[in-house]
Amino acid sequence: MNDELILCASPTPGVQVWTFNRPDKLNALSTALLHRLDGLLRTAAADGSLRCVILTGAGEKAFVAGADIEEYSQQTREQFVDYQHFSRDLFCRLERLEVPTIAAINGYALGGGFEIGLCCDILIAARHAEMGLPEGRLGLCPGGGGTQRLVRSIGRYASADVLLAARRLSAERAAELGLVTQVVPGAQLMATALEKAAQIATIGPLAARAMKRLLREGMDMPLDEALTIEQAALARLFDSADAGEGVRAFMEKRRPTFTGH
Ligand code: CO8
Repeated sequence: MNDELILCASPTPGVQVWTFNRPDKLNALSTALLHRLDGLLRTAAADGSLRCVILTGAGEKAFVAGADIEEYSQQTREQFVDYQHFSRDLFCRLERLEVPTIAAINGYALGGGFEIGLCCDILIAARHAEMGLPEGRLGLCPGGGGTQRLVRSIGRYASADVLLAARRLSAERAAELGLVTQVVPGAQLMATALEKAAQIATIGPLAARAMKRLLREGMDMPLDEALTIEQAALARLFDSADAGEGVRAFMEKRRPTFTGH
């Protein structure tokens, strides 16, 4: 049953928690698990009431320890290439999911596991978590966006240390580099992620989606073009019912009720 490989729970309305659930294999990404992720992404993309997705790993040891090395060592070259295309597509869809995503990194986030974290919007880590891209130690390189998303996140030299020396980043170091925004004791990780999701839910849903897109798309554009898409997004939001409600609620000193229109 694929559904067991990533558990999906909704602890509060509009918030989903996806838990990678192969703790005996440190939640390594088997093909079956990736198919489950595919299904969850499709459902989430079509769910207009969703406000935030939290991704985490089962157990205390690992978020995700990477691709399932045992499974992939038995693949033909063709199967391996297919897997790479499939994971690229999945990770891009995770990154482009319209609603904000939080990676609650509860332990090792290595290889494909770190690449999943890099596709999320906000990274929160348990104090004992470690992040890295150790593919070089297998004689390989990352194939799920690791080199490219990391360099865009922490810059060339800190990325080179992670890639060329297989340095594992502690949660604290990842926070120093601006990758992780909060480091908490493991026992408080989910509560912290849920609190962050609740804060995200106070943002107008259309505004959250627009700002998420602007962050992602603007980063790869010349500043002038990026400023243009920002103003276009603001103009669209200005015309929305939610913007009317948000401003009215401020004037009336009450909490806004956003409808996503
Ligand atoms: N794939 C499959 N099984 C794994 C993985 C993995 N990535 N990581 C851990 N496991 C399994 C172990 O084999 C072990 O299983 P068993 O009990 O049946 O022997 C179980 O999980 C527990 O792991 P350990 O006993 O190794 O736990 P330790 O606490 O001693 O070590 C580590 C934890 C340091 C995280 C260690 O498990 C490790 O180094 N794991 C691999 C990390 C890694 O290299 N990840 C990157 C993978 S590469 C990638 O993501 C993209 C390229 C894929 C290409 C593959 C081509 C063949």
